[in-house]
Amino acid sequence: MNRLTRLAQCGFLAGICAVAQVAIAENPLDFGSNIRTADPSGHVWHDGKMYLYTSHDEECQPDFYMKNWHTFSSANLVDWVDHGPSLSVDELVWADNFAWAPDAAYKNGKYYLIFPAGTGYKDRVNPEKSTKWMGIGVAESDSPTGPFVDKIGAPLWTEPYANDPSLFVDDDGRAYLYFHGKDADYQVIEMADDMRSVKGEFIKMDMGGYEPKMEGPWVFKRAGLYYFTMPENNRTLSYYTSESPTGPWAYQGVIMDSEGGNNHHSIVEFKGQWILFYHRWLDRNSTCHRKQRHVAAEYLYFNDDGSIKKVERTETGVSAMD
Ligand code: FUB
Repeated sequence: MNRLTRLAQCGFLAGICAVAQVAIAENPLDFGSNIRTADPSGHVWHDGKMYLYTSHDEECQPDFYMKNWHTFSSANLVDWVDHGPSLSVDELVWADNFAWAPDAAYKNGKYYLIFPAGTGYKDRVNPEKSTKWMGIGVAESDSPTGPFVDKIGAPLWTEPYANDPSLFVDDDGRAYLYFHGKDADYQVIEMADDMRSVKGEFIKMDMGGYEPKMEGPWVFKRAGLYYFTMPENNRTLSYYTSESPTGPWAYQGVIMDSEGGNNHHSIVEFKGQWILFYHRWLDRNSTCHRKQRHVAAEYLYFNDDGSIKKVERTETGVSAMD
């Protein structure tokens, strides 16, 4: 699997061949190594490049014991640079595991990595004996690729149990934090201006009476309309819309069907084209011959009324957008 295909063009008279390297689109994305990635959060910062903040699966680890987060960047969505681990649980004083789905934001001239992490043990045989706990932290950097430093040295809160943070910074600079929580789904809380704590109360959002099991929320704004998207039942990507980042929200339907296994996604505009990033469960050179997670991308389109056209999963994904 290599997206760089060598095309040989041979001059008849000269008898020589010029070799050109052509970037070929493919899903999952080619990050240049056998790294297992999941939970992609895409952002376009001031340099116009796409930055992807992902979690990093340990090869064949079955309980989502995960240790660090990676940042990737690309100028065309096909050629990617892996900037390496931008934060590791080894650098946290309050967690030592569960480096799950991250997100990022830019505010106050700094880049923020918001991440779930935790500690404890998941007992698969006797779940009641599990001690696993997770919370949400924030780390900051002067660079979009990190390294990110946890200046708070603690989670934003300890109760409720929470993970899968998603930060949405509105046009007025207010930053809203959405997440998945134990008995706390469909809630939002605002970040303090310095991004080192939350302020106010958790707001339980009005979802129009439809609140299926979920994780991995994502919020974006297009043409003045807010979109709350999520993997419904952790698998089928679906969405709501609202006139406000805190709702009330109206359910609008499915963006992408399930392929089996959890899905986690983000939706972001790049060079005028909307892109859906998500992960797929595929057996690609897996040492345990089991499906592992890999980040993929698709084009996403809107109808004139702002509704999202359903996205089909493809093997080719997105082409080079130079
Ligand atoms: O990657 C670990 C967890 O799996 C994420 O936090 C969830 O969204 C699911 O993708």
